[in-house]
Amino acid sequence: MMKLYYGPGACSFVPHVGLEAIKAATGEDFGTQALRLHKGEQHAPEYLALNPLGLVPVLVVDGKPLSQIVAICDDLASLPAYRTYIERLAAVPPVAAAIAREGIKLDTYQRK
Ligand SMILES: N[C@@H](CCC(=O)N[C@@H](CS)C(=O)NCC(=O)O)C(=O)O
Repeated sequence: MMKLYYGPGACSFVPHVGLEAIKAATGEDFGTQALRLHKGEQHAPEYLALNPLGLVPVLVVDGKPLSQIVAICDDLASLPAYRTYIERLAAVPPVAAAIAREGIKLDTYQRK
């Protein structure tokens, strides 16, 4: 299972939304680990072993850490599960699709 290391309120929300979208479309779950950036948890040795830059996000896929939002989103976009999500969105009217995306984003914030 993929695992996302993120900071609440940080730019890591971008791949987080992508993972929620995949989950909503396919049921494929993912793990999460929140880091309290204001407490410096991104500088803990265990986290620096995943990302020596000490920045979120990191997505661990098949045991390998992937950093950089663009790289993570590229990886997610290549998954068949993400294509399923996009195909389902394409099948509904644009406004409904926008509302679905909005819902996914709100869910992400309310749950974490
Ligand atoms: N270029 C990086 C930027 C990541 C980044 O700036 N993350 C910030 C949060 S938005 C961070 O981890 N800050 C913690 C720190 O500076 O100690 C990416 O695309 O992932």
